[in-house]
Amino acid sequence: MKKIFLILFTFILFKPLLAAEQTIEMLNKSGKELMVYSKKVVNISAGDTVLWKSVNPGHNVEFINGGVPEGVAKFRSPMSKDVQYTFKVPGIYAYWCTPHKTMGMIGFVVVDGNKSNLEAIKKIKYFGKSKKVAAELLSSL
Ligand SMILES: [Cu+2]
Repeated sequence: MKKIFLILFTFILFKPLLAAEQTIEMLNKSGKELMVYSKKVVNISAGDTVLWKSVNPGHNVEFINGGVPEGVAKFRSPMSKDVQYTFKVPGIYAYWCTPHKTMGMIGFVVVDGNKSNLEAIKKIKYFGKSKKVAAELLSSL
């Protein structure tokens, strides 16, 4: 009987992580790139959850000011932690890693294929290498 409870408890405990529709790894190195998200653009549906896995420590996820659909609250995850976020509002979300934004550690989430805030996203002040990476990624949307 105890075993059953343990299995149930484990299932409940880990269910939120398994429920993520997309998993992105936060990495120090991927191929020739340093400080990078394993997926830079993900397309999801409203209500879907994205999990960022802290595979290498020292990274996080921060929504960029002016880089999210109207009405979406600021979001900045703690360093070196797995983090998940459920996207409810359709549109494009621009985010980067707080300490590595100048190194181009940036990503985009597109919810429901809605690109209505693309112009606002293009006007963001990107830092360092993020500028080039963002331009490439945005032209691919
Ligand atoms: Cu980082």
